[in-house]
Formats: sequence, C-alpha cells, structure tokens
Amino acid sequence: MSRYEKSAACYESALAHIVGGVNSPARSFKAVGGGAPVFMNRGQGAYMYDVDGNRYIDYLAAYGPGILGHAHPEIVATIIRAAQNGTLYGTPTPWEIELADRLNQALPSLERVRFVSSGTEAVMSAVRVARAFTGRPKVVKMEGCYHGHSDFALIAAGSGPSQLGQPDSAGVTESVAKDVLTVRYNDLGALEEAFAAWGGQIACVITEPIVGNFGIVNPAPGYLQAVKEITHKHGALLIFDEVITAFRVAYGGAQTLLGVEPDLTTLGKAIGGGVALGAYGGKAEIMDFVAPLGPAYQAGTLAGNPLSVQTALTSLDILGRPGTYERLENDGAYLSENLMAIARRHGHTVQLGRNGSMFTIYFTDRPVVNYAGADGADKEQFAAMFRGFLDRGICLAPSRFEAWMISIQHTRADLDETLEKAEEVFAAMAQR
Ligand code: KE4
Repeated sequence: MSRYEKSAACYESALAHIVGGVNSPARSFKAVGGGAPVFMNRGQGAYMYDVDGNRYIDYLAAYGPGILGHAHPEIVATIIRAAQNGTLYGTPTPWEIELADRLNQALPSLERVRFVSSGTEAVMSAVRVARAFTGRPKVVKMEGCYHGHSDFALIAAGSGPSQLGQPDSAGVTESVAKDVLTVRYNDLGALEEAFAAWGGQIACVITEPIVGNFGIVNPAPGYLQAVKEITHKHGALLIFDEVITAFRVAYGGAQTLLGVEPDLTTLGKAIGGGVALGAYGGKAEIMDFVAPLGPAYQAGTLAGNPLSVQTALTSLDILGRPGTYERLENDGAYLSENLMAIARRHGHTVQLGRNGSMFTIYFTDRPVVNYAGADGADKEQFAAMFRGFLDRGICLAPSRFEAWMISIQHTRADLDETLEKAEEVFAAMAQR
C-alpha cells in the first residue's frame, strides 16, 4: 500500500464537487510536480496526521495562523466556552472592545479598527478607505507581494514602474487594472518613478513590510522609512499588510520591530489563533471615513463574531507571555542555520531569507532581495526538497514562495529530528 493511498482516494472523491479538489489553489501540489495533495485529518501540537496515519512535523502552519501549534489546550477551552454561549449574535459584544483595545496596545498606530473575516477582506477594505480618504483612484503595490484575492490585488506588473497594470486573473477587468501600479520591492527609484508619473492620482502604497509571499525577504535598511516619506510627500497613504507579520515577527508586528508606522494596517492569520479573523485599522481621522461615521462602506455578517474574537483574545494572551518571541527567534535561527549548513555540505547552492520563526531556503547563488530574485531560484530543486521532506514526515508549504514556520509547540527534539531527516533529503537530492 502506498504511503499516500488514502489521500489519493480522497483527492479523487474531492474532485467530484470541489474545484481542483482543494478550497484554495495554494493547497494543490501543482507547483511541486502535481498529483494528489496530502489530506490531513488531525493536528496536535507541532504535528499533523494524514488520512493514511502518517505523522508530520508541521512547518506549513496553515500559511501563518499556526503560530500556537495545533489544538493548543487554552485555545480549545476558549472555543468550547465561547460555543456554549452561542457563536454569533449579529450585535456588538464586549469582547470586540477588549480586542480592539489589545490591538491598539500592541500596535499604537491602530487608533481605530474594524474586524473582518479574512486577510483579503481586511486589505480590500483598507484600500477602499484610502481611496475614500484621499479621493484618488490609484494604488501602488510591490511586485510579488500578495494581498489576498480581491480584484485590485490580482494585477500583474506593467512593463515598468510607471506602466499601469494588467489583470493577473480571468474575471479581473482592464478598468480595475488601470488603477494599479506595481513597483519592485526594495527599489526606491521605481517608487519615485511611479509617483513622478501618477503622483496626484495615487491613493496609497501597500506593501508587506517584511515580505512573506515570495519567500521571506527583509526590507533594506531605511527602505520602509523612505517609502513612507515618498508616499507622504505626494499626499498618499501608506498601508502595511501585516497579515503574515503581525504577532509573527514580533507581538507588535513589523511596524514595531522596525520602527516605521503606517497610516493603515491589515491583519489576519496569527491574530485569530486558528479561527477566521481579519482586521484593518489605523489613524482615527482616516478610519472615521468608514460607515456608519463616514462615506466608505464596509460590513460583514461574521465581522467581530464572539467565537473568533474570544479565540483571538486567548491567542494574544498566549503570545504576549514573556519569552515567546525570543524562543521563536532562537528556534528560527537554530533550524534555518543548520538546514543551510547541511544543504551546503551536500553541495547545494542555497540562500536563506529569514525573519524570526519564518524562513525560506532558495536554490540560487545570490541573495534574494526582490521578486525577480525569488523567481529565479530553482523550482525543481525546491520540489525535490518538498517531496523529500514530505516522504519523511516533515510538512512544508507546497510552494517555493512560501516559508517554513515554527510554532511555540515545536520542541528542540522536533527541530533535531527535522535536521536528521534533512541529511537524508539533501543527500538524496545530490544523487539526482
Ligand atoms: P486570506 O484572505 O487568505 O486570509 O489573506 C490574504 C492575504 C493577505 N495578505 C497577505 C500578506 C497574505 O499572505 C495573505 C494570504 N496568504 C496566503 C499564503 N501566503 C494564503 C494561502 C492561501 O491563499 O491559501
């Protein structure tokens, strides 16, 4: 019986009524050679278990939310308690007040906040508010950054920084694309060029402050401060998409870690502790443009729901404990540096992008500072590494543009087991 026999059967069944057999294209194995993805049916601590009964040390972390590991006992207790009082009222609740205050304490730039149900909704809403506040239509985004699947976010780069975008998905119209400019990350000249061409029409610049969507790429020293200055010089707003980085790289996110405050911030993933929650917010004078106070509409049936908000409060309780981020930093450094040493010892040419407990190994000979660098890394080598680890019970994201992510439930023994398996994986790859 093959290791993945039941996953393969699940996949065939899933194809009957679920598009591509998956509820998010990121979960398909298209980027790693295709075939049936692995179907999991249990998560416990640092581990996941597939329908064939195989155990995996989990570095996928559900693409970020998994910072607490699976079935954390305090999270489970909160969800049970919340459910016993009803999961959704359609009215305001006291827990939303507490969470909004906690987010403001963690990220002081969040003077006003709105809760939504996903990162996509957070970003879509923040961009609408920026357009409403400035009265301008255009948005500047960074090539390769991902901001969810609302129309404006699915725009491919134009031929240059001042060239208007092209739809990057069927169903996104040219009229949407003409209001999106894409510039290279870590390239201030490109940003200046975009403003020189369209300055008076640009509502906002949105960026992942520390990139997580073409692997982990840090901003060059001074880059984010300079982006903020250029943006403000032209009367536009700066949006930090911290859906990955908030409460992952630091309790206060990248803006606290790096000391650069945006006008608006979007949040998701880790704040929810594994349930559906997003948020956006920023300066009061901007956010008060949102209905019912202002003319920018945003709403949601599940927005701020008691189940998600109480779970988020417990998630922040846990993450706010002393030593959490020192441990995540130490584990990230320990695992990534040893993985790189093992890969190099087996003759592989690799680069590392890392911030705290999340990192990416690129098969390329030069440091990665932008999307082009990440896209130039060897995809076959990544696929071989992904499969090699998967077959040995180590679960990574099936994409070279994602990251290894460590949780607070991973032990040093888990990391050492991973390194033992890495010796086999990188040796086998060298024999190919
Ligand atoms: P969601 O709508 O998936 O909750 O969030 C969209 C989003 C917004 N901003 C950033 C920086 C993000 O990384 C994301 C979502 N991330 C991807 C993977 N990096 C989610 C995986 C998926 O789509 O299944």
